[in-house]
Amino acid sequence: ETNLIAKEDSSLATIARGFQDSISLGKTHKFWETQPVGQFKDIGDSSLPEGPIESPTPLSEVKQEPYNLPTQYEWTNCDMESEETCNKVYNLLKDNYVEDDENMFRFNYSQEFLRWALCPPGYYPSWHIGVRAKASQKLVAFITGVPARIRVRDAVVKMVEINFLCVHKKLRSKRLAPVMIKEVTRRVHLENIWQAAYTAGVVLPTPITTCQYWHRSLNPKKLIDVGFSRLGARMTMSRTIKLYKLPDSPSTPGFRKMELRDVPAVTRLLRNYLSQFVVAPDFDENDVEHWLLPTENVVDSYLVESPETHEITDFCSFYTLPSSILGNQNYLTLKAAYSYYNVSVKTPLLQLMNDALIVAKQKDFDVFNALDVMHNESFLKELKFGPGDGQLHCYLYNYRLQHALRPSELGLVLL
Ligand code: MYA
Repeated sequence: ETNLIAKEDSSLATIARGFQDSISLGKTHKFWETQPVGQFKDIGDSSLPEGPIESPTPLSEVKQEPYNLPTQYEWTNCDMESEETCNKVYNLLKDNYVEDDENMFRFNYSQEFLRWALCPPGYYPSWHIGVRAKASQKLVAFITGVPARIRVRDAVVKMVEINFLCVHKKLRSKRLAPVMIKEVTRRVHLENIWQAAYTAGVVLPTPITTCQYWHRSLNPKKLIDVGFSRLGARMTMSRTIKLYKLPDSPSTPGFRKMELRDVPAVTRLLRNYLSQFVVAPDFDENDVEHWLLPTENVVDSYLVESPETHEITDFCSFYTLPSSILGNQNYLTLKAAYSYYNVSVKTPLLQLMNDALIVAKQKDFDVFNALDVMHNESFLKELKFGPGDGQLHCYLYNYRLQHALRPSELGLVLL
C-alpha cells in the first residue's frame, strides 16, 4: 500500500508496519529485479563497492525509439508551461495520485506547484511524460523527471529526480508502470544521465533510508473532525486546542521573508549546512532562486537577518501541499505545510521552527508536516509534533551505498 500521506499513528499501525517490512523483503519484484538498483539479496554484502552499479553506455547504444505501449495508448509530452496541459495533469493527479492507507485523503498538488516542481533551471520538457488514450486523447498516466546535482559523500552526481508517477485508477495492475519507468529512463539516458533519486511509500529494492512523517497540529479541531487525528486519551477538545495554541507572531528578532537579494547569502548558508549530510542536493544560486525564493501558495522561506550586523544567520522553509478530504460533509481540503530546508547557525533550531509554525498558522495551514531527516529529530517532540502512520522510503537508481543511512544522514527533500 502507498502511504505517502501520513496521519497520526496508532500503536496498531506500528505493529502492522513491522510485519509489512519483513514481508516486503521476501516479495518478488519481476520488474525491479531486472534494474540496476541494490537488490534485497545483496543487503549486507560488503564485497560490493559503493557507487554506480552499471557504467554508462555510448549514447549511440541507447534505444532511439520509445517503448511500446498497449495499442490503444500513445506517449505525449506534457508541456507544463501550457495552461491547458497543466490543467489536464492537475486533474489526473487530483483524482488518481497518492492516498493514505485508509483512503481518507489524497494529495492535491496545485497547478502552480506542479509548474514550480517540474520547470526548474535546465529542465527537459521531454521528461514530462504522459500516456493518453488514442481515441479520446484522455490523459491516463504520467511520470516526470527533473535534473538535479546530488552529492553522495564526496561525489557530486548528475541525476534525475523522478516524481508524480501515476496510473489512472481504472488502469492499475496492468504493468503500465514498468513501461513508464523504462521510458523515462531511456529519455534520461539520452541526456547522458545515468542515476536517479526518488521516494515512495512502498518498499522496493532497496531503500537508502526510510523516513517517518511527523505532524504538528495547527488547527486541531478540524484535524479531529476530518479524522486526521484523534482526541488524545483524557483530553477534551478545549484542552487540545489550548495545547496547540501558538503566539500570534514570530519571536526571533530579524526574522523575515526571504527576498531575491538574499539568494547569494542563503546559497552560502545552505551549501555549508548541507555539506554535513551523506546525500544532499548540490545547490547553486540558480537552484536556490528557483527552489527557495518564496512563491505564493507554493513555497515559503524565512530567514534571520542579524539586527546588528545584517548578516543572514538562519533560514527555514516549507512548501504548500493540500490534500483532498475524501467524503467529508464539512470540509473539502486539508491545508498542509511541509518542512523543506532549514538551517540554524545562530538561532536555535527549536526556536526557528517554532517561528515557522507561527507563520504557517498565520497563513491558515491546518497542519505542519516534517520528516525525521537532517536535524529535525531535535525539535519534533518538543514542538508537539506527533509521529505519523506514513513511511517514506528514499531510493537511488544505479548507485549503491554499502549501508542504509539513518534518516538524519539524509539532506535531501523531494516534493
Ligand atoms: S512515488 C508515487 C507513486 N504514485 C502513487 O502512489 C499514485 C497512486 N498509484 C498509482 O498511480 C499506481 O499504483 C502506480 C503503480 C503508478 C504507482 N515506484 O503498473 P503496475 C512497481 C516504483 O502493474 P500499478 C513516485 O512518483 C511494483 O513494485 N515502482 O502497478 C516515484 C511492480 O514492480 P515489481 C513502483 O499499481 C516513482 C510494478 O510497479 C511503484 O498499476 C519512482 C507494478 O506495475 C512506485 N511508487 O502502478 C519510479 N509502485 O513487480 C522509479 C509500484 O518489480 C524511478 N511499483 O515489484 C526509477 C528511476 C528511473 C530513472 C533512471 C534514470 C537513470
